[in-house]
Amino acid sequence: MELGICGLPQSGKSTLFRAITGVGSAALVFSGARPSVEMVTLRDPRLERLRDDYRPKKFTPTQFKVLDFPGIDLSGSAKSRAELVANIREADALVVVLRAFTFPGLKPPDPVADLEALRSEFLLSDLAVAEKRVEKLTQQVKRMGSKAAKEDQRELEVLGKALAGLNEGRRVGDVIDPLEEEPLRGFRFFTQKPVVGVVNLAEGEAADGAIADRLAGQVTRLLAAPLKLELDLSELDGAERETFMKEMGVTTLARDALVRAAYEALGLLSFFTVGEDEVRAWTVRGGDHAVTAAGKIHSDIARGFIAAEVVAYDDYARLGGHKGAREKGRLRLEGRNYAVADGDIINFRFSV
Ligand SMILES: Nc1nc2c(ncn2[C@@H]2O[C@H](COP(=O)(O)OP(=O)(O)OP(=O)(O)O)[C@@H](O)[C@H]2O)c(=O)[nH]1
Ligand SMILES: [Mg+2]
Repeated sequence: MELGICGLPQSGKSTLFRAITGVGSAALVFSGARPSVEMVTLRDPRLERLRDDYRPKKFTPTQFKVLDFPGIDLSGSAKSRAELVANIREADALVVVLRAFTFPGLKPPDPVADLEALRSEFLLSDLAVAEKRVEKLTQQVKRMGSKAAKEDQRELEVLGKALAGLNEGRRVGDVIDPLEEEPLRGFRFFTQKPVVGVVNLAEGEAADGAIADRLAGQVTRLLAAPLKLELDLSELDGAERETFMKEMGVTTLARDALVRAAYEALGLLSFFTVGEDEVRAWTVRGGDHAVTAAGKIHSDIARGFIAAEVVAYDDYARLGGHKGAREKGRLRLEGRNYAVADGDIINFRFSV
């Protein structure tokens, strides 16, 4: 999965990128419309506890790619933005950074108007993509008449519906049912992507409730944090950071919440495997079955699937590990169609 950080120029995107990935400013080199790319770790206190219990040779938390894009300058021509917007389109989920701090040389902050402007930029881009393809497909299907490929007809039908929605200013994600979206996969429509909005606050200022309410309705998840302070804090070491956080009255770092929000907005969840060799987190989609989870580890495990031994992390933690969970009957044996839950600790039984 790839998370794309985007927004208007000078909103604090690179500041956020550095805070969540830990890269220094020297590492940020932009060339044209290309982003900086780094891996980010999904911190999970549950997995850390499992690591402390098992002391494995190898520890593998969830990691994914984060892309820091240059700012989208809406005052320029649409053509000059086209390449940048096309690149952002490749991301699976977006983090839109919205400036709420005042800064010399920049207009007074207006996160509501900025989000509105960005959303319409994305919608218009989807509209252009859909229009172009519908035009081409329509000609093709007409030319072929009754011999037109079934897939083309189907695509045209679904795409036509998406286009009609876009023309009314509606999101593709709101007009197309997930069950029929298959023919649209390749287009990577902006208006089907989950969006995490981040309001970049001035230091020492709380989020404005009325503004937050208006923004929250427009995004999948909304967070607010003073990103510059976040970055400064993330660059301190453990003890120093704690002292400083106490002084500043900050209790948690937004960076961990943000990475998690993006992961959850994508409908993803983690299950864990444990042992002396490795303690590891794996990612599946909400609703995925045990056999799909097994396949993430190795296709052989899915093919030779016998059963999944499952302990929910909460039971593991509450009852004193696997031993306690087993004694209390909380170690379950599940079949291939079991829907994996976030935090499941799983041992797969299989034979090949
Ligand atoms: N006061 C204040 N300044 C901030 C905050 N976040 C970022 N800045 C400043 O705003 C400027 C731009 O920050 P960046 O993170 O580089 O912004 P950006 O969105 O990556 O900018 P572009 O990539 O040029 O579009 C820098 O001078 C930051 O120090 C904040 O929370 N408060
Ligand atoms: Mg930047």
